[in-house]
Amino acid sequence: MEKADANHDGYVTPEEFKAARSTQFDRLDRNGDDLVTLSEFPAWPSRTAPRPRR
Ligand SMILES: [Ca+2]
Ligand SMILES: [Ca+2]
Repeated sequence: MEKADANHDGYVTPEEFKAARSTQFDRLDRNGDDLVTLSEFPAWPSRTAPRPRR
């Protein structure tokens, strides 16, 4: 969580929190379409994830 404190002043502002979250989001969104599908979400059980359309 220290990584969320972008300017290392000891506080996480809402802006820093959002930036840290979007960084995590970008990591999950493997194909860069701004959507994290269940199949892209690594922790999701694969048997409940929808099949890839491809
Ligand atoms: Ca800060
Ligand atoms: Ca995606």
